[in-house]
Amino acid sequence: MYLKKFRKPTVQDALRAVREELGPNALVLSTELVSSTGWRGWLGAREVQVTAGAAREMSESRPPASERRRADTGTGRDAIVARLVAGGVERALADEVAAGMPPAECRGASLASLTRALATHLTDAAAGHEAFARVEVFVGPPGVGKTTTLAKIAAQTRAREGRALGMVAADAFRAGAIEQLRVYADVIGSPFKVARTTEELDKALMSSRQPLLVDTAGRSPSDGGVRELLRLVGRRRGVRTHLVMAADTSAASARRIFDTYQDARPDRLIVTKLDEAESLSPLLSVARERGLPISYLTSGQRVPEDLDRATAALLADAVLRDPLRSCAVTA
Ligand SMILES: Nc1nc2c(ncn2[C@@H]2O[C@H](COP(=O)(O)OP(=O)(O)OP(=O)(O)O)[C@@H](O)[C@H]2O)c(=O)[nH]1
Ligand SMILES: [Mg+2]
Repeated sequence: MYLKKFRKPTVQDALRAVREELGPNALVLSTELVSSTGWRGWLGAREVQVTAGAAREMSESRPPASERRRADTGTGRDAIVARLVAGGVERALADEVAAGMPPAECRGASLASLTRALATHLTDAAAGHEAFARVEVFVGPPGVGKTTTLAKIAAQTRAREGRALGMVAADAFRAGAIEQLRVYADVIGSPFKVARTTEELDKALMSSRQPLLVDTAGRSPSDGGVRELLRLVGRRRGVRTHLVMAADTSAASARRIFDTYQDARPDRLIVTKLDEAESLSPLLSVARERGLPISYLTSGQRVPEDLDRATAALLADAVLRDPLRSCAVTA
């Protein structure tokens, strides 16, 4: 295959250049935003880089019609794989999805049918709708959206089911963090407790009759107090622990964060700030690699609107919705 990179100010310009040089059957293999060259790059300007491939250079003579038909059948699946890989999907998963699609559907597949096909392979990655555990704990790095997500869950549950889940601030050090959760609890009408020590937390976990949502401080687990707290929640029965991470976390950082929080024995992953991320793919790959189903997706600051239970369909949509990454060259 003949491969070439095209750099242009917009994705439309880059795709036009691909079509002009490599023809309508060219495959887009990757699309990324890169720093512009020269002084514009130094000033922070970015441009689109598309890597595209074609079966042959366009200067070669057109093959006979029978050969073209054979090539078209082959490139139907190849095009699906290329579109998925361009969306950041791992090659093995992209191959699986393409192999599962009927040949007739492969040629010129719409984004909607590609998303549906991808979703059928992501059922294990989504926790779907599940009943609340007795205690739901939220852990994760600073500022990823733990407190806001917890408030969204409590507020949606109050609005939909009319019941108020309990809230616990297990954050011994930051007065601001406790106040933030207290305000949410007041507005939502949730019973609220502060647990400043692991003993207080243990007591709160034992005594509550309704499901409890436990917020923790976004501090390093290498901090002694945090480590003890994570071990305590990791050991308890009836506790479901959600590790919270922002959607734009790179695969390398995600692996490091998973390792850092392993004492808390996370059962679920919550992916926040989808609205700010270029792609969910790196984090989704690591979640699948670690076998941690995704429980919730958040895509904005509004409480309670910007929260969804993760489903396979929503995950597939989050992977393929970015127009920069889901584009294919069509004639
Ligand atoms: N754009 C966007 N912002 C979000 C989202 N979720 C939370 N935020 C914002 O992220 C910031 C941090 O949110 P918090 O909920 O305080 O984060 P946290 O993890 O509890 O922070 P610490 O307790 O300091 O570790 C706030 O400004 C939130 O409004 C989201 O889905 N999208
Ligand atoms: Mg917080």
